[in-house]
Formats: sequence, C-alpha cells, structure tokens
Amino acid sequence: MKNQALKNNEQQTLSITEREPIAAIATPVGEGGIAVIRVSGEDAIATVDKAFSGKDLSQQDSHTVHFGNIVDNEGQVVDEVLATLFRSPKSYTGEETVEISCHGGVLVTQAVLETVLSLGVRSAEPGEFTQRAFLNGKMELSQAEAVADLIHAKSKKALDAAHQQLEGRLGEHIKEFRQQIIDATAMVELELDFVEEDVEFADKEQLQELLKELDEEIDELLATYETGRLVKHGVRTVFIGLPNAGKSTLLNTLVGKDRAIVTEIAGTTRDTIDVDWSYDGLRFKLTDTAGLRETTDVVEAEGVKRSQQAFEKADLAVYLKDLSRELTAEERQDIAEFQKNAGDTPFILIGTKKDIAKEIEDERIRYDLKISAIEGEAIDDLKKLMKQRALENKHYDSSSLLVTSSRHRDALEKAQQDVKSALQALDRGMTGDFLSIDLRSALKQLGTITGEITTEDILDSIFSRFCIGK
Ligand SMILES: Nc1nc2c(ncn2[C@@H]2O[C@H](COP(=O)(O)OP(=O)(O)OP(=O)(O)O)[C@@H](O)[C@H]2O)c(=O)[nH]1
Ligand SMILES: [Mg+2]
Repeated sequence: MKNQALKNNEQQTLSITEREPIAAIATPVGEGGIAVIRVSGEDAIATVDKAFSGKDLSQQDSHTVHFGNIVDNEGQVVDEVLATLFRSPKSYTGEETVEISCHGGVLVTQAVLETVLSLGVRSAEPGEFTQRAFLNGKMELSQAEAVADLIHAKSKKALDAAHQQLEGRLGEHIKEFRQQIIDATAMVELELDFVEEDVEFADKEQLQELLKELDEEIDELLATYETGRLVKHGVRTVFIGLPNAGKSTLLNTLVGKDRAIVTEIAGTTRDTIDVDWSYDGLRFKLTDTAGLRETTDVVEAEGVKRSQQAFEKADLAVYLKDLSRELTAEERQDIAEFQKNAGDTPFILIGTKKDIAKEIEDERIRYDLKISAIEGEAIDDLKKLMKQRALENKHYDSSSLLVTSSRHRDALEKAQQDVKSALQALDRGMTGDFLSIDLRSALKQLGTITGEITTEDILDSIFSRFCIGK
C-alpha cells in the first residue's frame, strides 16, 4: 500500500484537484475517548483556523498536530481539540486535510462538526473522502472498493482478501492484462497500417499465442471468484433433516448460545433462523430450518417450504439423521434425494445423538461423522469438516489473490468474451479492424475494474456502500 501510494503520489503531485471543502465525523457514533472530524478540500486548513483558537494553523507545516479550542461564532468554546494537518498531496484524499480530534461524546462531536459546517463547509456524502482519493489518483478504483471491504470484513479471511486488494494486487494483474491487450492491438494495427501493401499479420501465430494466454490467465483469476465470494460474504450453510433430528441443538452448540428454541416436540422450529458464525477465519451463515415432513399445518408447511428454499441457495448442506431412531426406508430415500439434488453443492451427512444411538448400526447408510451435540462429541471434527468441504475443490490459500466482487467478475467475464471473439475472428481470417474492435472493448472492460474507465453509475454504486466520514 505504502509503495503504491508513494508511486501514485509522485505521478500525481501536479494533478490533484482541490474541491470544495467537505466535513464529516469519521469515527462511529457513540461515546468514546476521542472522536475525529475530518475536513478535506480547498483551503481546509485556513477554513478550520477561523474557528480554532491556538496557533495560526495556516502557518503550520504538513503532518503536524496542534492543541487548541474550537470556538463557535459567538466566541464560546465548543471543545478542546487537537488539529492534525495534512497538506496536499500528502493526505488520504490528496487534498488539504484537517483531522480534528475532540472529546468522544455524541453531542460534543456533533457541536464541533456543526461549527465547522457553519464556516461554509459542506457535509460529506458516504465514501466521499475515498471517492476524492480515487479521483485524485491516490488509489485505483479496486483499491477504493477494498477500503469498504476492509471496513465491512467479518472474518480474518475476508480481511486478508481486502488487504490484498488494497495493496493493489488485483490492479497489478489487470494492468498486466491490459498491457497484453495493448501489445496485441499494436500487432493488429500495424497490419492495418500496411493493409494496402497486402501484408499479412506480421505474426499471426504470435498474436494467437498471446490471446490464448490471456484467455487462460483471465480464466484463472475468474476461478478464484467462487472462493472470494465465500470468503467475503460467508458460507451459506443449511441444516436439514426430519423434525427432532437435533438441528437447532447443533446450531446452538456451534454458536455457543441458545439462539434457536429446542424442545423434545417434533416440529419445534417453524421458520428458518439465520446466525452468523466464524470458524478458523472463515465466516459461515448458518441456517436452521423446520424439520422436513408432510404436514397439514399451514404454518409448518410454509416452514418446510422455506427449508427447501434455503437448501437450494446453500453453499454447504448438512443433513442430520437422528441415530436414536430406526432409519426408515422413506428417510433413506429422502437422504439419497437430497444428496442428488445438492449437485455441486458440498453435502455432509451426519448422525446425531450418538450418546443415545441405537445399538444396531445401519450399514445401508454411510455417515461422514457421528456426533453428540449434548455431549460435545465430534463437534470439533464437524467444524473442521465444514470448512474443508466448503472450500473443497476451490482455489484457496491465504496468500493468493481472490476476486471477491461481482462487479470485477462481470467485467473480467466480458473482457474474456471479447478476447475469445478476437481469437475466433483471427481463426476465421477476418481483417484487423474486426479484431481491433474486440480488443478495444476488452481493454475498456478491464479499465472499469481499476477505474481508468468509469461512469457516474459505477462510482455512485461503489461509494454509496461506504459509511459517512470514510
Ligand atoms: N441425547 C441427545 N439428545 C439430543 C441431542 N441433540 C438434540 N437432542 C434432543 O433432541 C430433541 C430435539 O432437538 P432439536 O434440536 O429441537 O431438534 P430439531 O431438529 O431442531 O427439531 P425441529 O425443530 O422440530 O425440526 C431435544 O429434546 C434435544 O434435547 C444429542 O446430541 N443427544
Ligand atoms: Mg429445530
């Protein structure tokens, strides 16, 4: 991040655009030791100085901190504060910035902000500081998105993925792809220049090679999206089984609190219950469901329908079979059906209530694990198995780059489509201008990831995810 930011700084020293000053509380609402109000934009330092009693801030150096009071326009002290100064371009936004650290009370923080706003400063929109950082070339668009991911990260792995992206690793990959396309375009356009002299592509094979390589590399990056999505949003895990199988008990055991109601009455859980849970750095969204059975009760029937829907959307399905009850032919068929319907979705079959299991084991069914939620038996094994199955056949190690955003995936897919179409054009012996159109389109798609190419809509949808003050 540091190196990248430094590089950008060097390039961007002259091109920072200082916009109207904006301000927002950058720390969460509530009581705390301190709160920070961030002010960024043209003449931010001189503006804040109007309400600051202490040293003349406008005469002070960048990266210095000053003690003083914020005073309202009637001369009343609002709060004792520290003002940290950043002169352009060496700030988060690239613009002149003041960070006012005041006491962390809800009202006092608001009063300091109000005072700053009364100086003609505008309230910042969500993510506007980061948006300015992007517009000023302090970071690429994918890095700006990573800032939001970092803030919203709910597990260690999600945090790692956001860090990777923040460091600009995705951007580097995309730049390499873009360079390859630019090289290919150069080859094609060279041919176009000499078209009258009837020159064939200087090296059709070389061009083909280049595009094929690119296609494969995009494929590899796209393959990380499945894992990236799981890491970022959590593994949607559904517990299914007959009424009384112990689904709610297992959910409570895993999350360590009585989240779902447990009784000995079959049909206790009526609606699906979602609980967030993390294991070994990976986030799971556990869904407890109503036990599956034919029922005339309308409420229960609706619950069963929802269980089915949760199963269809799941990334991981766990079927629970009560070992204290005889396995009926009907349930065996049910299990087989579920296993089949799971398709590519990882499926775990567990036997529950091992502590009171029937003596005779049923050979016709192969359990992945037999557990007792009440006695805590094999629960750790189950946790491990859940993580392992969820990430099975998925590209995953903490140091590798993951595509975590559907926006990035869509752009990569479109770019790949263009590359494939260029390859086809080449195969069919079409002229260079056809190839050129495809290649330029691919270039454009990739550019939307890093932000070389942006539209108002893209920016709006990205930055509206941010909190105010970021
Ligand atoms: N002995 C024993 N009893 C268990 C175990 N797990 C659950 N039970 C009991 O089995 C009964 C049903 O458990 P629940 O967790 O409510 O079962 P469920 O699958 O959620 O049932 P529905 O919500 O009706 O679909 C309760 O009386 C639990 O105490 C276990 O590991 N050992
Ligand atoms: Mg239940």
